[in-house]
Amino acid sequence: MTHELAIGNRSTCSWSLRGWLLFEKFNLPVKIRSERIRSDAYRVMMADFAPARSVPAARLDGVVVYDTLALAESLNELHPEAQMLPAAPAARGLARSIVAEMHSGFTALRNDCSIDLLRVFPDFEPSEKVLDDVARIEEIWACAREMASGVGPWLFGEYSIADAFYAPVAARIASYGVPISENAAAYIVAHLCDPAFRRWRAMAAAEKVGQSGDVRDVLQAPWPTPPRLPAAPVSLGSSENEFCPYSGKPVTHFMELEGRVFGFCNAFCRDKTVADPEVWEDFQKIYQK
Ligand SMILES: N[C@@H](CCC(=O)N[C@@H](CS)C(=O)NCC(=O)O)C(=O)O
Repeated sequence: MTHELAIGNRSTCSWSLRGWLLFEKFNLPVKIRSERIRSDAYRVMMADFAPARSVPAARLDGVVVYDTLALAESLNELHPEAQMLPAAPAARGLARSIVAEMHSGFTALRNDCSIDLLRVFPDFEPSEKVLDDVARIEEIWACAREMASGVGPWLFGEYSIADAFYAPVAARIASYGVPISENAAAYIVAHLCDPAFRRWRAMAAAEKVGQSGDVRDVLQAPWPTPPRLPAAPVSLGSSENEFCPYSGKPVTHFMELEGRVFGFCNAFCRDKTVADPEVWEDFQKIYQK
């Protein structure tokens, strides 16, 4: 059965990002429902996930589960084949512990460095409490890396639930420029370069721009990510492709990239592709042809 996931604003809801990564990184089938927090449409969506009052909220095989910790444990139980936690008992114990520590802690970092995936804050001066939080984060990341198996860049080698929980933490440290060790910086870069994280951020940009305007305007901040391909929205066009690479519907919205014009069936799909053309597999299939 396909699961359902309700999420909020992509640029500012770190919990929604965690919930979404749990599905996206482990290839778990899911239908996403996304609304702006506190809008009328959000209230209607949430009524469907009662008694949940926060996002992410999910329906897993027909059962409502909310709160990222409950979601992670439920998905791990339903999908043992996805290997969402490290196999070795000691590493698995530490993974669960640091997930719980993140879920209930690091309040100074969370309060002082509100997440906004579309902005950077070069003049931010961290308080002692923020520096303490970051020192503790570095300590537990280093413990995890000591237990890591395999060659992956993630906390325990392969991507695990723990990485989904620390992805927004990595984004906060990067966008606020909090000083950090070389090893921790390498782990942060792994998140920022991760195609799934980049897809989320591209959707955050598309969501922010809405149905009109230019998605490139919301991407002007020098976010510390790899340079993106120079795509641009174009208002009218006759595209190489007749049908949207995502939905298969006839194209209505256009994008130019390296002198070629591609079409999509709505502004959101066009804009998320303009924001980061490289990370969309279905688009890449027509682009690479
Ligand atoms: N402990 C929850 C926290 C979730 C949370 O606070 N979500 C925020 C959005 S990022 C929310 O739903 N806020 C609802 C509101 O402000 O009305 C979890 O782990 O999922």
